[in-house]
Amino acid sequence: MSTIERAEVFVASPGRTFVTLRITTSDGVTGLGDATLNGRELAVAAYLRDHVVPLLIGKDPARIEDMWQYLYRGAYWRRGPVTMTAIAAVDVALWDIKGKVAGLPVYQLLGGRSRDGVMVYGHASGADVPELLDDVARFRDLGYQAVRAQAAVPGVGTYGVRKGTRSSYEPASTALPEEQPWSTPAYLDFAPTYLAAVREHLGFGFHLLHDVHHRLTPLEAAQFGKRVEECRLFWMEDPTPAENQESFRLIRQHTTTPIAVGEVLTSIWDVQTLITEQLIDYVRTTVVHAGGITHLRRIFDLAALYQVRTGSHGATDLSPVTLAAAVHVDLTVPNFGVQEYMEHAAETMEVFRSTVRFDAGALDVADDVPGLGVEYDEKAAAAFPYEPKYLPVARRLDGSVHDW
Ligand code: GCO
Ligand code: MG
Repeated sequence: MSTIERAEVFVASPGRTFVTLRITTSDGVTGLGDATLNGRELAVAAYLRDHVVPLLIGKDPARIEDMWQYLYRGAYWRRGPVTMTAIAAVDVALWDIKGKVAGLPVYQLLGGRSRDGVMVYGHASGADVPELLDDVARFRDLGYQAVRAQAAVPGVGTYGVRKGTRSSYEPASTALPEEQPWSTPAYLDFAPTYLAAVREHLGFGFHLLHDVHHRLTPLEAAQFGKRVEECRLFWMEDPTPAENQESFRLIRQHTTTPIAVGEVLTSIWDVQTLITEQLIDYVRTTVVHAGGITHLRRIFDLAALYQVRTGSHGATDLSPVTLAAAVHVDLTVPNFGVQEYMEHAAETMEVFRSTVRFDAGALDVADDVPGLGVEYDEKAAAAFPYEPKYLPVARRLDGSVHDW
């Protein structure tokens, strides 16, 4: 029997920080898992190195489900981003190994293709409305069928607005988190007008998305959703924090704008009410933060029963390993909606050699590459030592902390 011989944790910052797990079997087969938790990376690296790697050595890499149960139930402490990201890294690495052993791409192990490619949405942004319109048009020219639109709120918000390179669109700071001002009334006045401007100038021939990024209360979200109904959004994302799943009932009663939730949620229990009461239209949990391919499929299957579709998080702080794993899952599930996609920085792609390809607004993987189709170049990674960075923090104009 082949066994797990080695498990290594790499932390590097090629463009931004990634934590990567590489498992090697006694037959010399390797598998990769992403373990990146933006701004809290070393917590997952330590969880893996100190508490998980010692448990893996000598185990059968083929028993993916059993390993998932062992790491989840065996820890006693349940859920949470650090634990679920660590479990995800092991799970994805084992799927990668299983594919390589079988000589098949992972999507084949998951049941085979349900579609020819995975529709993605890109991130358009602007410091003002004309800049946003140009950026949305640029994505359309690149072939995107779905575009997310964000513009800086005059005088306050810069969330979602790229500064220079794509990888740094969330201004991450080295010493302490950058503090950004926030005003909900200013956002509520402005955001509906730029979404309307996008439709007015560029029409309805593509899917338009918008990320509210947890900034509103349920009632404010209901007001916002109602105001933008004529823009026919594909979704409004994270209109309010989802710790209280029940609060989405209020939003739902007042607006038909579709709702997407899930990028910060880590388990099926965190989306259970949202799904079973049909309070959302898209579930955005990801491979990396929601326990790997094994657990994400469970979430997506539950969602399918309630006509909730998928829309996995895919910002550049999720590594190319996660993007590849997401594409394999997206290709197979019956209830696929859309996949978020931001091109990774060139430095990132020097370290992660990926076979995922973009064409005509969709991502796909090769049919003849076994496993996930991504390799980690350790030598290239050595040129990008770890640089600590934090996500920003939002403060209202009176100085109090707001959800970022
Ligand atoms: C998105 C997200 C990201 C997150 C980031 C946090 O929809 O892409 O909201 O922009 O803020 O991934 O680490
Ligand atoms: Mg988001």
